[in-house]
Amino acid sequence: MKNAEISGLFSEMADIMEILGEDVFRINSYRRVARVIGDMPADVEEMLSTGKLSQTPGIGKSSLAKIEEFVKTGKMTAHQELLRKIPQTLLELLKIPGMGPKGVKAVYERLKVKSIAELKKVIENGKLASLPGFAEKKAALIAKGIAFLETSTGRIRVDQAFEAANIVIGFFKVLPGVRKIRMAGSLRRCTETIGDVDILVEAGDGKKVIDAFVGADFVQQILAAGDTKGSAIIETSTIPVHVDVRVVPAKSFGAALQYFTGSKQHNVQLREMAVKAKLKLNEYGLFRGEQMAAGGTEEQIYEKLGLDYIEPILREDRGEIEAAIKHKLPELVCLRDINGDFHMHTAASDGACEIEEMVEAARNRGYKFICITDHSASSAIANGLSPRRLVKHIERIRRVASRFKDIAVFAGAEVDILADGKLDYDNKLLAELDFAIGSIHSGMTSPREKVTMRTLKAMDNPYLHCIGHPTGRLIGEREPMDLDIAAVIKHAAETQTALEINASPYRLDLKDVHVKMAIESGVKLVIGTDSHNVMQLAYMGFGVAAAGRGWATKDDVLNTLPLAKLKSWLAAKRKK
Ligand code: DGT
Ligand code: CA
Ligand code: CA
Ligand code: ZN
Repeated sequence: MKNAEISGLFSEMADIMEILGEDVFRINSYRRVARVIGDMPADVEEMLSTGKLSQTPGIGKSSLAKIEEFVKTGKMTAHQELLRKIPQTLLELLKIPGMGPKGVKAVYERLKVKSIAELKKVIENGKLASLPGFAEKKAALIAKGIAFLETSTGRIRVDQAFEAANIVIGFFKVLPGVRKIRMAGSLRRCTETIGDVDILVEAGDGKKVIDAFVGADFVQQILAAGDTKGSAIIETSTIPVHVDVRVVPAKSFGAALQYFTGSKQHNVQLREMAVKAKLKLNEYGLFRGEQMAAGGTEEQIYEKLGLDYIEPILREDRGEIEAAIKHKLPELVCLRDINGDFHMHTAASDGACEIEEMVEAARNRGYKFICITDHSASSAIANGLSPRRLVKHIERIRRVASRFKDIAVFAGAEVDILADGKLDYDNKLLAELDFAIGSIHSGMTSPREKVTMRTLKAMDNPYLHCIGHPTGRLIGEREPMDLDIAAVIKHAAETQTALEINASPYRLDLKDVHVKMAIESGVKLVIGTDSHNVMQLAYMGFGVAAAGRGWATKDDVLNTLPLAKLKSWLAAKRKK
């Protein structure tokens, strides 16, 4: 179907004409054509050939001729002529959330801005904010819109997605008529990046809920608003986020939640199973003929398909369905199992808080232990500790630790793995520590052999307990090192070195599929939040989800050990 393409051409023509300040009447009629064709369920080409298109309200003679030209030749002369009247780069500006044709016209005419790069300049030098209609707040909004566009893949970090979801959920919680609210999509599955946020609402009057949603003050741009579905770009503290809201009735809520949680591949497998059992599965329910077999809850759906309930974080078509048939799904590690955190920084290196503050915050989370792991000397930009400073720091940690009876505070360090694979502190000093993480923070673009050799060699040091953020990736910012992950896992098993799941939403490193490989080789995992302030201790949830996505059970994760057992593991590691 060419509907979307043709609709797009008309709306682009309307945009260009608006930027050029052309006739409002024609602009509106083009917008109308775009909308009519975009919403049309039938194939526009077929409508044209049967003559029905000429009778469709909103499609005038001249529009009809343009559509006919496009269908026949693949070109639309009017569109091409309009394109020639403006700099090509101007159209990019329209993609910025918060920037419409009027805004583009204003910055083009009055500030000579022709591209995103030029727009960024006038935001920085304050010229945009001095333009009528572009007060400080609006300029800031557009800056966020640009940041949104520039997040390389258009996908956002999971913490950003959760913030957006919580804004919308908070709104629905107090909206009359809303009975149930759930996250769905990739956010519910806790994938490492999120395309858009999906929220499901149970309510009687869908239109009322959608109208309220798109009218909310956090909405920056409405993308669609129907009777049961609304899409909008909403404002958060970092970037604009695309949120889809769907309203469903109680009897289909479970089916819709299952369907819109995905993943698509998981759903395809489930649907095939249903077909084989002479059933039909869709977002309204599980049906045998006309009869509904399940739909109210997800549990019913999995049960009627002959499957054990599959946790959302496992729904990736990675063997979970076979395991559910055979009752062999793992009992996943969960946040309640976590007794402590292995990775955090204090003001001694590049953290924002004092040791005491970190301990208090961890205690409030109900932890039984934490490891203070500041940077070592060669991480100079992170204010890494020289051997002499580390000695003092260890003393300070021990003093603080002695004041807390109900939580153990271990003196640790995040020690740089140097270019030759040696550690940044000598073994005598490492022996003073309760816990040592080895991390690569430099030379990450070196060839595969080099970065792999450094990691393997570090594991040969008996004083090292764990490899921190093993691949070094920064989501959306830096590619992982070209590490031979299979070799690293094999050697971790041989040396009984733990591998970290760095829970920071910027890292999530190891990632889910590598977690699964590690577990299958019998490697133990350490979840560390890499907190640089007390708030970030909450990243633990992301780390636990990454572990679960890699099928980790309680036994695979050292954070779940009772204190006595953890102490013996830490000591035993050094005797190997
Ligand atoms: P994202 O937003 O790219 O991070 O990933 P998802 O998984 O949230 O994808 P999204 O938002 O496009 O759709 C939400 C869920 O809806 C998806 O996980 C499964 C379901 N879904 C969407 N389109 C289809 C489809 O064509 N077939 C099936 N079986 N399910 C679909
Ligand atoms: Ca989504
Ligand atoms: Ca979506
Ligand atoms: Zn680090």
